[in-house]
Amino acid sequence: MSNAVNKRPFDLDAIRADFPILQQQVKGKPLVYLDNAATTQKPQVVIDTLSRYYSTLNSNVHRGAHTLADLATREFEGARETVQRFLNAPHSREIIWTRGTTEGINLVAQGYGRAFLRPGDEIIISAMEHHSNIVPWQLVAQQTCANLRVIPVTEDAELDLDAFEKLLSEKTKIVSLVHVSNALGTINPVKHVIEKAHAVGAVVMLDGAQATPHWAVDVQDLDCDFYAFSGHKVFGPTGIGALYGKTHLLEKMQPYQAGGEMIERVTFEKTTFNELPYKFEAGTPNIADAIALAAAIDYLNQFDRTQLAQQEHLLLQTCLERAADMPEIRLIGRAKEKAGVFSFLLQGAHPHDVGTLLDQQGVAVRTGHHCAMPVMDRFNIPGTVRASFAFYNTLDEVDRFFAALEKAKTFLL
Ligand code: 7TS
Repeated sequence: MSNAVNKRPFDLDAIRADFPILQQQVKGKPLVYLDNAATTQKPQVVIDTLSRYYSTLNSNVHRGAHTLADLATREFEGARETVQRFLNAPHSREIIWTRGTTEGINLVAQGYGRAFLRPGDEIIISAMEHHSNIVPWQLVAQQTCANLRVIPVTEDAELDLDAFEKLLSEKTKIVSLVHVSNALGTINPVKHVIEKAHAVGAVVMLDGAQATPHWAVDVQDLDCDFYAFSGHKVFGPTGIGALYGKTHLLEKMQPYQAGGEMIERVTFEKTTFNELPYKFEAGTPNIADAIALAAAIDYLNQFDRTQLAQQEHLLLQTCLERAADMPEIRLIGRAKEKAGVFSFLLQGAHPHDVGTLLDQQGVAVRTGHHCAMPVMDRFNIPGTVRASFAFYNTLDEVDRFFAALEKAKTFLL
């Protein structure tokens, strides 16, 4: 999809200049922001889009009342089409605005799972899920008397595919899997999983929170049934995200929330629902953030995204090489296919202490269980220190991160 012709060159200084927050000092040191899996920073164009929306366009959408309402509606629906192209979805009606990945998964769990799961049916997830791809399925399993099955994770932090195949049966109705693990960086072989799941008649939901920031996802090529992602992890605002779903599934699903916008006709006896995608968008939507998310996607699309991914790969490889020379580092997540997540323990030191000492030196990482407690249980650890990369990170920042780590070591070990 990305085509190197007519793309903006990969010039790291120019790219960094687009992100005002990266110019900051923290604790008197230039900020080294390595917490991109938690949230990514925003280019100026996203910030400006929010300001432009509220300064010149702000109106409620789909009400056709006046000029501004028409303009806002046009931009809002144009943003939906931008997301459609971002995921290569066949139709814009298959893109539902959400607050983020979490809401997308809950929408499918309640709108599809609750409507169609029967007692004894099975939902398969994996042992490397974020809590947002565990708890919604536990809830719907309780509500429907369905059972949750879990694909184990190997010592190398990969899915145990043999075990997955053994779990599959005619009872399997839903497989919900993380595309890229936030705690381990593992890139899962989702196409293979989808093929196997479809062969037993199950639908497949993918949690794309950590895949969409790194490469161009193509839902038609994957043939997944549902795909959720978060705007704030793809350089857009918080509070907005999208869910892709195949039309024939969305058509038969129950609305997730009810209220204005999602109805066709309401009487006290009976309500009929609006057409897709509005059936799933009760209430006034997050108009400004949807439009600014489209600006973030347009920003990414200026580049050949494979070049952005190469930069992240270079940073990860450099970390892995540096770590190999430090016997105190225990790497968590040795999958062969890995995104820009470097999760580790400094032997003998608690991850929070390492994080605090890094923060004092201007290096922002995340520490703890990363909302994936079962992953920590799998490796019998309390948590990890996680450095996660975006394309705007530099080799110099990796150097400063390791220098800060060396200094932390002198305090802690
Ligand atoms: N799934 C994965 C794989 C994630 O990494 C996250 C957020 C979510 C779902 C939830 O996304 P949300 O936007 O709906 O909150 N992950 C992280 C993280 O790794 N650190 O902070 C948030």
